[in-house]
Amino acid sequence: MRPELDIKKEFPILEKRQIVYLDNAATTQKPPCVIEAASRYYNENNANPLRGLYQLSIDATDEYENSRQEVADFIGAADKSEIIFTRNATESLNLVAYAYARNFLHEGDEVITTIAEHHSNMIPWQQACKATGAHLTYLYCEKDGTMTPEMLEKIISDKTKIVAVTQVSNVFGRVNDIKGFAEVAHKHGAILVADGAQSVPHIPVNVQDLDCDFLSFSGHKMYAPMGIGVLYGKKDLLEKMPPFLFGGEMIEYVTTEGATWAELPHKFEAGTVNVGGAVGLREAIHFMKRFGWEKIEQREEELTTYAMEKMADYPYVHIIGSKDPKEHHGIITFTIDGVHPHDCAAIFDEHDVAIRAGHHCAQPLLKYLGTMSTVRASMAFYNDKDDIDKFYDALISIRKEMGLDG
Ligand code: C6P
Repeated sequence: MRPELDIKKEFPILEKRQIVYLDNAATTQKPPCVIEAASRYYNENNANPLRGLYQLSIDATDEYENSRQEVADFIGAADKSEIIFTRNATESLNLVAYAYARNFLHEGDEVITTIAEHHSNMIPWQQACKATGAHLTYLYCEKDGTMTPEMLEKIISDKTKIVAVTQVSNVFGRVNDIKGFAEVAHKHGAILVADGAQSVPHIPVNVQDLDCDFLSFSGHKMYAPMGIGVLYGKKDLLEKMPPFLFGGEMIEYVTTEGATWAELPHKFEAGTVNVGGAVGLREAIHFMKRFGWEKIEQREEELTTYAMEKMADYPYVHIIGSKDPKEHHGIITFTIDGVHPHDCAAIFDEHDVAIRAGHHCAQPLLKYLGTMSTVRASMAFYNDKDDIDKFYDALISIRKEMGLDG
């Protein structure tokens, strides 16, 4: 039997920089196997894919297309042509907002998004509504982050054409019932766009089971290189959408008067693509599979519980969202009485603990929660209890270092 792996050892940067890294919701660290897979591609198979008629280019194409198949299998897509490679979740959501929303929304239609969204799942809809004359409505979650399909049912109407909801908020960490939201949306003739940026790295996601119409996520939040992201879309929707970007590789035939478009998924992948990133993402998926969802979820839940139990003993800290660690998925957003989050971040940094402070690209949500800025610790399955102890020691030193009691 394979010996138990010491997961932290798979991330030499943590040892080299002597850092407790708790900013995984922003981006995860990359294991050497991922970096080496991308590097091996460049050393052994690099050429411009999809257009060459020589063996090296064919090999590059195979690397790229095998990565697409791996992603399709990972999220349970029916067909690999439903997987569009983008730069990141933001670009994926913009692709839907440009190519779908701006073409199929009309004046008087409605888009529903939620107050709990990252700006990337909010601003593209604001802009699409401005461009088309559609109306943007917000679903307001409870103050602890609870958002249910029943709440959507109360505000949706037959004018609603798009419902855009995050599967896991980057502030609350709670999992939303995307399957339930999709059911309500479909009942009213709307499509459901799910933002999977914070879910796909932490919980098993199956797009056919969820029945979402689109799902966006970023490779860099799941151990892959930066610069590779994914848009999943149902084939019939992708087929009826015009391209998002125009140029090389996305065409079938071009004349001086116009052009016709390539088949899916290439219609949406204009220009030279990021094969190294796609290969890195494929390896990152292999890496996650080596541990398996059971271990990943169990470890992240154990660490969240351990951290929240410790924090509960410290009276100056206020955690945003549910009191139940099971509803945080590694994300703990909080404030400390009397200390600005940016000062907290600076003191954490003096203790070699990397956390995030600010509005987390969710300004409307923070305003709704009555704050401008918070501190956020976010875990991945390579963190351990030692990290949490160091985080907690730094946390309880903050008020003292700021000259306050406690
Ligand atoms: N959230 C965070 O620290 P990009 O930047 O395109 O890879 O991901 C955008 C995005 C979309 N949706 C959610 C729910 C997200 O959390 C993010 C990225 C980072 O919380 C950077 S602000």
